[in-house]
Amino acid sequence: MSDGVRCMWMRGGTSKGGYFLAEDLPGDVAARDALLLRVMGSPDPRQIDGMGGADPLTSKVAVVRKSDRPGVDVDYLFLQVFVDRAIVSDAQPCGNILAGVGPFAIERGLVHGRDGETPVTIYMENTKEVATATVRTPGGRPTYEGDAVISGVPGTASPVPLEFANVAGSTCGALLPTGNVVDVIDGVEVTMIDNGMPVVVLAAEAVGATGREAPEELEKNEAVRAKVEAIRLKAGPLMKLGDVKDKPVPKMSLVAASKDGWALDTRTFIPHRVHKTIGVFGAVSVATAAMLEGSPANRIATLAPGERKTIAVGHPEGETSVVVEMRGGEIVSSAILRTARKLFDGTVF
Ligand code: NQM
Repeated sequence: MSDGVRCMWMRGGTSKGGYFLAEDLPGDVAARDALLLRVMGSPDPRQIDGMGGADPLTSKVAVVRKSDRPGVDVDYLFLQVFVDRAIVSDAQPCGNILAGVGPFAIERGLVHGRDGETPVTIYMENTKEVATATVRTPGGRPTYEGDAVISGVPGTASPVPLEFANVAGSTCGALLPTGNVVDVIDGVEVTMIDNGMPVVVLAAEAVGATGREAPEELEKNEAVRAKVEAIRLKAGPLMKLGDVKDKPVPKMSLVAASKDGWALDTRTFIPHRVHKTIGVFGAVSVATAAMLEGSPANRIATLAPGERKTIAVGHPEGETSVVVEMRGGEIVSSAILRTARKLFDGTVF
């Protein structure tokens, strides 16, 4: 520890965190977690003694190794380092941090960069599913400059399209873990769904919100927070997640009709702070809920016809467009555009 650990800090989508090669971290999980808490400065609401940004979105870790799975380039384990509690959790995936895994793998020589574009296949250890990230690599090296824009990140950057063949039920065992499109918890209609991320989707107005609040406003609203957390704690076991008191899932997405021309609007508890935008798999799961006839999200969403839909999921900073293809009630694929940027490469202590 006193000699430090090799690490790259990257922005992945609308999140930011430390990217490590698995071989550079202790093999023992308790020792690894103790190190990562120290690196981030947790537990402390300000994370003043570490690299974390005092927000769950900037207290994230990717652990990457070369894969020995057929057809897969690298294995990626996502770890959420809690800000104000001494918890490091692998209970959720992260599609934003995923956006940095392809460039990181090429930078570290785990994947050979081609001249032009390099597809990187990534096994997501948290959900045991595979994603394909396409990285721009002029001369075989990742570039971070480009003209892609994502809401929640200023300026433009090189695009990193992410594609998922099948992430339905990847944490809960089924797209709809209760078998129902709608369940009622505490008198509120909810859709418990997992298309890459366990999410409870409910109408904002059902818990006394509008779905158009600023994240800080919602975080200060004790009445809404209490209702949302009470529903979440009951939803956890129903979604086959067990007791979720100390888990970062399920996320709670409050939905409302959009006034900005998006398919629908969202405000998402992740699960106690409110997301500044929305997570990648969070958006894929909400968009999928919106496609299910009779769900609270479907009732308020504006959707184009067809089996393959581009759904603009509104959030506090704009929208995140997700492509979801569904045939005969089955999800065929989903995709999303992200960007990533290398911020720092060195040794962390
Ligand atoms: O849903 C935040 C994020 C995420 C997760 C969270 C994510 C995803 O924005 O795939 O990306 O929901 O905790 O990084």
